[in-house]
Amino acid sequence: MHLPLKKLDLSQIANNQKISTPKYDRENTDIGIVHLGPGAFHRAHQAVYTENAMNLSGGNWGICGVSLRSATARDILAEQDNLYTLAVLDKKVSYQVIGAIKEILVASEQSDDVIARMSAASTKLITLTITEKGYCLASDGSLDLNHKDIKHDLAKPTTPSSAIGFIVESLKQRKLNGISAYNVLSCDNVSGNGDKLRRAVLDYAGQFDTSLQSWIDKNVAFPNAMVDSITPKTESYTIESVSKAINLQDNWPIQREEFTQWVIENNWQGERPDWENVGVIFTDDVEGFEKAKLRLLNCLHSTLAYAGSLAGFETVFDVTSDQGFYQFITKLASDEIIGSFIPPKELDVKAYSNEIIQRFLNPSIRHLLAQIAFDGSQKIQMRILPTIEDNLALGRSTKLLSLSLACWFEFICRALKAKEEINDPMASHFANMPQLLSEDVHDVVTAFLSIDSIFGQVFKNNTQLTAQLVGSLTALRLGEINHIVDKLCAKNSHTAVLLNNTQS
Ligand code: CS2
Repeated sequence: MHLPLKKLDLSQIANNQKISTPKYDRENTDIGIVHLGPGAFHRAHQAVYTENAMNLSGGNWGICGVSLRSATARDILAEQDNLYTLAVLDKKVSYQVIGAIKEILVASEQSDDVIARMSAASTKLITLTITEKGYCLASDGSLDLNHKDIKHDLAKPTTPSSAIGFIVESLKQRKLNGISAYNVLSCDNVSGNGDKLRRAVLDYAGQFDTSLQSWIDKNVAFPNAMVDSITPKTESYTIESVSKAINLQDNWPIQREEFTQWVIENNWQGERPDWENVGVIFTDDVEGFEKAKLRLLNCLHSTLAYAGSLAGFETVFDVTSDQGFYQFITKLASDEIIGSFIPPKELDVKAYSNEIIQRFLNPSIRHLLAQIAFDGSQKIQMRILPTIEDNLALGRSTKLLSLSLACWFEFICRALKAKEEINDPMASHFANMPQLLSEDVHDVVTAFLSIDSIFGQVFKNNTQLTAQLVGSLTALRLGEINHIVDKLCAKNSHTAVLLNNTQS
């Protein structure tokens, strides 16, 4: 049994060449950041950048993680002084003990403590990874006032349940107590994440206090940001392999690829960690980086998650290693995604796309397709639908994008028919749609496109797109997805002809 990471005198491992440890005076570092949603990605990305910034330049940038519901991370990390190991598993392997997280609270149990921490003058920054569904948005990007959490919070604003409720209540306290506002930085895969969060926060505050709404509007920056690093969730094998590698018992390590990127809109003032000097890019053109990442990496990820699951694959590495699927996502990227948006002037988007696919072929990372498949109703709105919409407007092909979307349709339909759990905030909505069980493919496509909270008007009246989706779903139901992607890129194959005929 390994020495427990908990109660560890870090100097005991400071000489261990395999592991790097905090260089700053952790014991005397105060909390300056509250992070809502301290899941795998936060611990592997923002917390690491902040750790490295403190190693380089110090500062009271300790993090209080606030889990909105689950107590798992708090209870496990509390046992090891909130220390954990980042395992970078790539061509090079490295281990780094991260000390940036000083405290974890569970909002559903400790809402007063959360408000107090967020209202404290020492807290300068709120960051978030609450996933797409956490923003409680309607399909037009506004705050969904009928969302159950928003309705709860408007009724009980001092004991909120949503991230937005906590932000507004803590800002109200700061304003009342004459404490300056903090800035809010979204770190989610949401297009225009800062703008959308700002609009939701102002919409919410405006429901009951227009003076507070104006104060927030004037004093709080919500920069847009793009975040990237492939970070599978922690599984039992992660705990075993990392603990063995570092010869310490770490019960909540995190694994990640070598590649990491953080691009933040350079439109805000106020204190922040020395992120610029540890690789964070501050720019005026976040949108170009964000579209490149969401439309390429995340769209290809979701395509593989659904198409690969239908084909019986388990991980990103496995499905990308299949020539047919490799060709499918390569063509999808080159023929239909690249060219649908304006990339940052400094980005070689073709090389960027090729690099993404090579990242998927990292044999050291076991990234489950099932993990990526979560919350598809929310993710496709950021990753697939905007590209289809732009391509339709530009008269560009949507054949492969339609196949990708049809794979999500079929993924949902098969789960419903098998009565399997669907990890999606709209699972109950799908379960109440008997049309999704129909053998008539046209009925199924029409039913999906009728869901107003997912599909805007442009998807409902487009006969070409409907025909493409019907053709793709027909092909999926006629033959296994493996067959389709193998033939899809072959010249004049029966399947390619079928798809081309129904989708030209
Ligand atoms: C993945 C992302 O689970 C998913 O939806 O596509 O978490 C992906 O790994 C990250 O965006 C990579 O930066």
